[in-house]
Amino acid sequence: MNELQLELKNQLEKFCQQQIEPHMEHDDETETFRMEIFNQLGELGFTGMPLPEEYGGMGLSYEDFSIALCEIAKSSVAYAVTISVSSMVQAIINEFGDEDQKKKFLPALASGSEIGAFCLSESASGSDASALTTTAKKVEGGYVLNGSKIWITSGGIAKTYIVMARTGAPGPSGISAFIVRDGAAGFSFGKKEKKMGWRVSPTRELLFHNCFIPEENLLAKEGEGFKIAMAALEKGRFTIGAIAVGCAERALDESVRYALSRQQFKQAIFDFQGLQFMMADMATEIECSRLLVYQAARDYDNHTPNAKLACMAKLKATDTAMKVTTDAVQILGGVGYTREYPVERFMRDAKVLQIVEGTNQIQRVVIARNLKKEYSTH
Ligand code: COS
Repeated sequence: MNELQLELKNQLEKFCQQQIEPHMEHDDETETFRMEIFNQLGELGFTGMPLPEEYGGMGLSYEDFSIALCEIAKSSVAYAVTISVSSMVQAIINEFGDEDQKKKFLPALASGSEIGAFCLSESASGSDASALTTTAKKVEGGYVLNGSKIWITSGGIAKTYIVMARTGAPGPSGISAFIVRDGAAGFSFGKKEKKMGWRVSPTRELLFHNCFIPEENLLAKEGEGFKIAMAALEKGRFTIGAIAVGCAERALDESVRYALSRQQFKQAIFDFQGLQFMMADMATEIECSRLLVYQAARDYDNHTPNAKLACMAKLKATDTAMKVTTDAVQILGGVGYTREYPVERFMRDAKVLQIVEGTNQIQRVVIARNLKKEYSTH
């Protein structure tokens, strides 16, 4: 880690200890998202890290961003995910938006005064994203949206939504991307999901009923929406990996501390080799995941994006988070299963990391497709 990264990490560690950690048990129980925590993270610059400074961002690298997400996730996977998705929305607007769109929507997102949401999934199109059926019909001066979206992270608390909708023929080439603001007539929220984990981060259904979107809110051109979504997900995938590393690290930390202090059979349970091997494996898998995440991030920073590696980072890190958090509960035993210790929360939060931003089965599909392509061209 360079000096700046160490400073970011230390600053976040302090912030999380003082501002996030004290609320987590209560907020997880009551499903409370605190906008003031998000705002404060924004004041420190953490809600717009990779965005260029001219639009209010910090202009930092994806590697720096991954380190920050990992640190926040050690206290709260939910706030880390909120930042990750909101940053993905900023990246989309920055990469595919025109100057007016950038000036209009980016500063509030980067400063953390507003949250962004990414809206692709529908009830009948999850992994098969290009089968989506929400329509955007061209009318004078804009488009009219009809349909619904599900599983939308930050649904209800976000102000800016990137919505993928069909403007043309079936399949990926008929999809366009729109910027939709909270409060648009015909745009409302459906049910809030009751979830196993990520309970602090609201997940909602979005409903569009003859919702008019002005022409200037179309991103890029008609028919580019699927490529925009896929390109954004590539970055989103390794940032989810970074969050998974933080989640797993916290679980290991809790495990080692507990194992060193818990006495059974007149010795610390850490001294039993069966547990030592478990913790050694946990630590090794976490380091493998971290290296993959950092490498995938650096590839984006160096303008040599590698979709295969981004998927590998997401796959490895999130499977590791699930395994490590489950083992942490095992090491803590009975108390690990209770809410007295945070490991059961991290285990619940880890599960959906294997599902969001492309299930780990979809990551394998993309990895295998890339392998096939590489071998067919050699
Ligand atoms: N960047 C840019 N363009 C991309 C791309 C990427 N990473 N991935 C695919 N595309 C383009 C392809 O090049 C293709 O364009 P052309 O027809 O011009 O060649 C087009 O998009 C369609 O691609 P593809 O044929 O691979 O689409 P599929 O329908 O087979 O879908 C998967 C591919 C399965 C990988 C995709 O649907 C997917 O990622 N599904 C999971 C969705 C997801 O992650 N949902 C979570 C939402 S957020 S919680």
